[in-house]
Order: sequence, then structure tokens, then C-alpha cells
Amino acid sequence: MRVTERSGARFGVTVESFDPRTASADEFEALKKLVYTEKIVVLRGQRLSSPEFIDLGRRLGRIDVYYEPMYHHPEYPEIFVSSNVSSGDQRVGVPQTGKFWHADYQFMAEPFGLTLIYPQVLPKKNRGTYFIDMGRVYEQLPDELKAAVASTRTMHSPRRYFKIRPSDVYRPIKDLLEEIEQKTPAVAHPTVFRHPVTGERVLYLSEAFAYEIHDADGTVRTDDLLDRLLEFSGQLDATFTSEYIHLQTYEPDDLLIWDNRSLVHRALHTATPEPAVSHRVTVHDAHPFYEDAS
Ligand code: 7UC
Ligand code: FE
Repeated sequence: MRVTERSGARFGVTVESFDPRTASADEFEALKKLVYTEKIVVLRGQRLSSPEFIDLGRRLGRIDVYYEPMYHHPEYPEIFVSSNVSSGDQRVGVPQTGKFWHADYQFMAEPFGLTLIYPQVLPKKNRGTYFIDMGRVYEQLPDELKAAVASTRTMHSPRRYFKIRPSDVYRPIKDLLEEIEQKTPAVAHPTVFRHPVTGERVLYLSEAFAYEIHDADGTVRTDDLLDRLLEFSGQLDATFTSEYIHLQTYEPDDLLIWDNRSLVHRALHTATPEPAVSHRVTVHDAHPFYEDAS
């Protein structure tokens, strides 16, 4: 396993010569440690079959199968397929996934710690993902905002970004809205938590899923605190020039693993509708998702 810091990048490392099919338990431990400390690990030169990709996920923890079957790989439900390749009835996966700032499963009671992305078809123009390290954002938050978020909880829901399924055509929107609330009721997470591995404090909120902040006594905040936090973090920056935004681009045979506790991400908008297919596996590691920030 050869680790290279990526020059000019805000965070993340590149790893060459890591073969998940033959790597030892020690090598997997070293890899995991890198993901927690460096936030993004790009495994270079990966030529894995889908079962091998799933095995890699299993070596890292317990795989979480996405709750909406529309995203599943037809043979391997463990794989979430993002694809803009449309072939009529044969369509596999879902187009335009994640084109909004979010952390994966942030709207669930128990999100997973690790996300693995393995691009399968890359457009000619760079396809990439934007990332923001919300650990660094918390560290640099002005004292006044740090004081304002202490002991608060943030409410999360997928309701604004739930994707209409083919089977939803002709359904009254009211029934669909009710189904979303019933299947994925809003969840509260601490606005700031401690990362169970690094001990780092993380500002855990995103533009897509966070909708409300509650004070310690449960009172809903009616001020603009949530917007000010999102603004500070760079998630409202339409020009993507915020100092916190890191654009991760992909080379063929790259496989990304990132820390889903401290990073929020957003799929890059490509101007031309070129074919792009990506496979995703998500994993609960051996640690609780978060620890109390106090
Ligand atoms: O279609 C999508 O962008 C899926 C998104 C709402 N959820 C991904 C996740 O893991 O939270
Ligand atoms: Fe995502």
C-alpha cells in the first residue's frame, strides 16, 4: 500500500498498490485509519467485479442496503446505482443522484460511517464530487456561532429530495408525502457531535436534509441560525469558490472511500448529458455513528 498526499487538495490521499482481494487484516486496519484521518482515500487502479466490490465493503464493516429498491443493482441489491444511461424499460439505477449538499443517510436514525463510490462509466469531461469537511468548518466557526449551536439538535428529513418513482405516476402528491413521512420520519441528531474515532467535533448539517434547529429544551429556533451555519460552511455558495469546497475528480479505475460522519458532498453538475454510471456501497463500521459533543 503506497500512500500519496494529493498536492493542492484540501484533504484526501491517494493509495496505490492496494489489492482488496489479497490485503491482510492489518492492511485493512491501516486503510480504515487513513479514511478517518484523511477523510477521503482514493484507491487507484481498481479492477473489481461487483461481488469483489461488495467483498471490499464487507471487509470494512456491515453493509447497509439502500431503503428504496429503485436504486438497487438488479443482481446485487448491496450496490446502489447512480446512472443517467436510459434504456427504456431496461433502465438500471437512478439518474441525477446527490446533486445537492448532503451526508448519506443523514435523515436516518442511524447513518453509516463509510461510503464507497466506484465509478463505472466516466464522462469525457471530468465527473467529480464536491466535498466539505464539516469538522474543519466547526473548528473555524466564530465563537458566537459555536455558542449558539451548543446543546442544540438539528432535524433532518429527505422530503425535499425524495425522487418520484415510476410507480408514483398518477398518485396524489398527498399520498406520496404521507408515505415519505411514514417511511422516513424526521430524525433529530446533535448539531455538533464528536467523531467516535478521531474525537474531532463535527457540525452535522446539510442544505438538503436539515430543516430546523431545536434548542436544548426542544424549542424550535425561529431565527436564521441554520442559514448562517450553512452559509459559513460554503453550502450556499452557488459559485463553488468557498475555501471549504474541495472538488474531487475521478480517473478511470479510481475507487473512493470517505468518512461519511465529517464530510458533506454534492455530485458535480455536468453541462453536457454524457453517460455516467457509478456504483456505491455503504458500510457501518464498528463504532457508534457519533458520541456526545460535551
Ligand atoms: O437520489 C438521491 O439523490 C438519493 C438521496 C436522496 N439519498 C442518498 C443517501 O444515501 O442519503
Ligand atoms: Fe451521497
